[in-house]
Amino acid sequence: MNDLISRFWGEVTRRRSFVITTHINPDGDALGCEVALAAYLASLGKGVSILNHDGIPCNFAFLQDVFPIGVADPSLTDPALSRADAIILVDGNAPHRTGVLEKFLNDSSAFKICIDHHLDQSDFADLFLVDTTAAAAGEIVFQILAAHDRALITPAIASALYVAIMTDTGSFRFPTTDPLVHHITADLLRLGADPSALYRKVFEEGPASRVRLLGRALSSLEMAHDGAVAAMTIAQKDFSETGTVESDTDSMINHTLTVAGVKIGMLFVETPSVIKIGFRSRGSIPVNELAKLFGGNGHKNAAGARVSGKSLEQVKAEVFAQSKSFV
Ligand SMILES: [Mn+2]
Repeated sequence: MNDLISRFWGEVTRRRSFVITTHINPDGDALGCEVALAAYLASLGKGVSILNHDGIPCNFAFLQDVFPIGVADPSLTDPALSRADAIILVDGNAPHRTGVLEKFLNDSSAFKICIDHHLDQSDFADLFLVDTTAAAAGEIVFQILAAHDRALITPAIASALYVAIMTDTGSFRFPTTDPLVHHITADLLRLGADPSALYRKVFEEGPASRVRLLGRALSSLEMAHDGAVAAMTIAQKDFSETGTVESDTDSMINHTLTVAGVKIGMLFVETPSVIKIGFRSRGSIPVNELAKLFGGNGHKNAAGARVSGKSLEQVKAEVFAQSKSFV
């Protein structure tokens, strides 16, 4: 990684205008990395824009105080795109994960950098800083910034990276939480991140509607394959009747793994266009392989897929059937 970080700074030094983007439905890791990188590069005098497919879930809105996060115009007419001589994709490793920015990533002549920790990268970038053992992309971004000039990591940047790591480790409890995670986190605290305040902002300032949606998700719990699979379902009417949106389902899937004996947890979310499936697993069960059967991907213990053209019941039946050989 050290050689790659040196190459990163070599390429960055030569370029002036950066676009930073991430995956659709951005999470805390994606957004935390984006604003941390953007604020740092801006402090070096670089021109930087963050342009994403989606807006920001309200529990991460405070990250906009670190650096503004833009939503890309679907016709890709944003002047930042034509100006860019470098584009950085964080927390994602394939152009199609970026939604409307896919075409820009494929067609642009800008230098392309990918900073990520997911499996199965596609070969689109000029420089990959990928560590599939990293608990969060924020871990890699921290290493990049710390190798350059630790004194330029402001409390705001440290806080954004703390959010990235806290959220992607499930608040430091997922199996990816290793000594390096805590080592980096200790550095982030020294640099000014406030763990209590950041936890409260991300997890404890949601609206009552979100708790009502969680109640519906919990009540929908179904068990399969002798208790090895637990699944929760959120239908479209659950959103409309509670006044919630898709991003309010964030991290709800983790409740499926709180049942003793469960090896695979799933969350089915019905949206107007697709059925979204989230997968979580314990130990060596590769749910990214299960997700691949439905056109998805991810990590060994956390993956997802989106299926269109089928009903919620059809998708659930097929996923339950395919999951049998994984447990
Ligand atoms: Mn991530």
